Amino acid sequence: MSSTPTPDAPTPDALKTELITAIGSAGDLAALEEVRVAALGKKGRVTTLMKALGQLDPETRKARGAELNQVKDEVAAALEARRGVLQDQALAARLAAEQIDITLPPRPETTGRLHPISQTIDELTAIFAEMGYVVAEGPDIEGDFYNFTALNMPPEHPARQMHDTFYLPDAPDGSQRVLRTHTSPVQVRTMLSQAPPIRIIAPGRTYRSDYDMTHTPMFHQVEGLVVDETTHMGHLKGCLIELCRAFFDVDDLPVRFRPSFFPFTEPSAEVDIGCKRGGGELKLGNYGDWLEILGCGMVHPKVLEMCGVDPTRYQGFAFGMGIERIAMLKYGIPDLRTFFEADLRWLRHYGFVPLDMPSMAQGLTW
Ligand code: 2NM
Repeated sequence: MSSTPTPDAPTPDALKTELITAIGSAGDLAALEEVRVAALGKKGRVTTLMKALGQLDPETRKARGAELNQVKDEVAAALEARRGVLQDQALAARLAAEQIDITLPPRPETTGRLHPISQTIDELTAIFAEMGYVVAEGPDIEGDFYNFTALNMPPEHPARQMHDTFYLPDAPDGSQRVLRTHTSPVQVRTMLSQAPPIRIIAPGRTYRSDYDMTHTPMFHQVEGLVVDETTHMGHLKGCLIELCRAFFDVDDLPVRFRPSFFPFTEPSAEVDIGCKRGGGELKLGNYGDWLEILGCGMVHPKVLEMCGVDPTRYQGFAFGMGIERIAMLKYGIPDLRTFFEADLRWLRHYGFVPLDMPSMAQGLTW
């Protein structure tokens, strides 16, 4: 027995055709949802027809119920298929609209600035890269061995007291941990893990418990290390003279080496550059006065040995300098503590345009 159509209730088959046509012409996900609600929602056309089944005689109800169930299933399947198509279209449209051309040049209106510490590290990296050095890094939290013992400062060595070390709770194995007081442990780790020739610089954060006009508990260093079979003090001098002249951009800048002492180098020296002082001003050049800017020396044979390098076959030189200090000198920044105040007005004044990476070919600063 077939169902009896009425004017406002099309046959299930006609209803199905109508709904599937509507689904096919839904232009977006919102329109499709409207079609779904109008068909299968609580007051939807299919739902209403199903609710009306109860008023039919059992036999008619069974046949019509089966028909309506099939309509419902097919409409649901068509909705699902159409939803997939529309979702794909929406994603494709969004991807097209939000496309980024990664070949475009950087935006010149960029307002962020690089901190002078970052800029100075980038400059030093460019100078040393030209000379064949690579950048090495290590952890800020160090073991006592790497920060002190391997550098010829055994426990109770007086030089340890001069470092104002921040001590941390012991490691699980009971060994002493510290915040590194210099970046030398990076050199130690490098010597222990790779064979010469070695030519590295180690820029990074260092920590000492000291705070006044000229000291902050966190500051930055760049240290360097060269180890090879024939490395000698002439190489050290040539390299550091070149560094000073390139960094301060003064071709004939006087550079002098003064005997000094460090536990980890022998002989040791401090390096001064020519300057003049007066009226609160400081000018670099050949003016007779001197300013100390870095420490250096030939790596102590005991240090080489503790770092797994044969001191009868290899020699090395090393050096270290404070970044804040040379950045203040080069860029005329008068107060050390302002480096760490995170003051945006200061950063806009003393900061550098990003992406203009320093290189020896383009000049260190733009
Ligand atoms: C300095 C001065 C002189 C130095 C020595 C070493 C190592 F690991 F090779 F022994 N690293 N850095 C060194 C030598 C550092 O800073 C003022």
